[in-house]
Amino acid sequence: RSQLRQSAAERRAETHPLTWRLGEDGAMVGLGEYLDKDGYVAARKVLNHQSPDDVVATMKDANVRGRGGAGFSAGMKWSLTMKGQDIPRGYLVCNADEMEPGTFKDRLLLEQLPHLLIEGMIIGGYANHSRFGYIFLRGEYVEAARALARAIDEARAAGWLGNDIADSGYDFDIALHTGAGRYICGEETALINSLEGNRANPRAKPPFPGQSGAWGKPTVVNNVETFCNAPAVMLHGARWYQDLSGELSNDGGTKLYGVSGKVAMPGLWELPIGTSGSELLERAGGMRDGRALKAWLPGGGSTGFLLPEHLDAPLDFDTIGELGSRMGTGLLTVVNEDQSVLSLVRNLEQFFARESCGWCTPCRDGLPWTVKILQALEHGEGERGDLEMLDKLGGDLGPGKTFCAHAPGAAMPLQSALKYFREEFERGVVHPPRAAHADPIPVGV
Ligand code: L3W
Repeated sequence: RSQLRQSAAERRAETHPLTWRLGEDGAMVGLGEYLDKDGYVAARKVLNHQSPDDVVATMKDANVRGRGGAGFSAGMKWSLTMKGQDIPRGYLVCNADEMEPGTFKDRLLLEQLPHLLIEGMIIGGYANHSRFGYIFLRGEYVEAARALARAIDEARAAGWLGNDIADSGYDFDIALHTGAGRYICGEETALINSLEGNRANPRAKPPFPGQSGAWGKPTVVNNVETFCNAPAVMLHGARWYQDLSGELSNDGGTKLYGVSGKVAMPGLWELPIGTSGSELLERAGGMRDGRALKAWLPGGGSTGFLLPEHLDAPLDFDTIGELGSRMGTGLLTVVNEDQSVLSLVRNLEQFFARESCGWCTPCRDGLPWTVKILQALEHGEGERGDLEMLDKLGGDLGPGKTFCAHAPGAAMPLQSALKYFREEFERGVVHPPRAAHADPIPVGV
């Protein structure tokens, strides 16, 4: 029986590289259990038998794309710090500031598998010639902070952090830094400013952090899930990782997908990248109370709404991008026929307005203006020209107008809702128009 269990675990390790070590009780997997389940085997192999260049090449070949939402190649990012600088080269930062609306994937990894993250960071640190890493953790994640603090202590006591890790001559340590609850700290350059003790305003890019990041040093910033992929990639190879998604997607590996909103059983599953929305909806037990699906967000509040007809598309970075949205974090928010998309968008824009750092004008002023118009429409007090103004504001918040992706992210649900559910917004306009306020606010004032 124990042999059977063993081989089932081995099979799961091959198909669920992120989650196969999870226990059934939802408790943190401590160092002993992690080691029993092949923990730190990948790090040992890498540190003793591979060069940093080999590691970067494998990450590139595996096509591990950043799991924070943007999908930038992790191998490419890691190769940036390789160019002609001193050793040690700078810092490694794990972006654990999970605050995207509807997103709760990193939380699972942080609370239950902190050693997997530490192992991924050791591999990342080694590949990038870095001797020090930070985990920037969302302040509200107190359970994750406890788990990480314990795991860092355990790893240090067992020689997996500190000097001469696994007798390889490589030194690497990690510090845990908790944020104070601002969404903008998840933007990598704002995060770096915050880490340095400065106000969390994003910096202009370029230079990208890989060129000049924390304290002016090359800095690699990756999402929790991205680092957590590295051990299995190093253990089983790029080809195996690519094959995990098979025909479903050109992107390699699995993804922690999730569903929340008006479904029967909200949840989180590790599945091959490229799994469709319909498959996820089925796993979530279908729509709650038999209500019909009206719309869905594919990966957080900063992605664009999609329709039921898009459900069969593979959920990967390129395909969802081609549909005019973004995969983002890959956690679906499901909206039913009874819900008002207008109200949902107002709620999201209120969040984005509150979380703007205020550095760029379109974001600082455009978002509260958007909220004001949406609130008026919601209360049936909109004015003629409001929809055109929302169109214009959506454009002004879009890519290339601001320092960072905050405003363009906020524009996505707004613009897609105006495209697919325009009549909901139109219904909020007062008829006939009130004479004194009938004209739209002049542009540029
Ligand atoms: C070197 C180049 N590096 C780009 C790097 C860049 C960054 C990464 C992506 O995030 C996402 C959005 C939302 N040389 C480079 C380069 N890089 N070009 O690649 O960069 P970018 O600019 O595409 O996006 P970004 O601004 O880093 C935007 C998501 O973030 N988001 C919220 C996410 C929230 C969570 C969470 O709560 N867990 O992840 C908000 O907008 O999906 O796609 O590292 O340096 N030429």
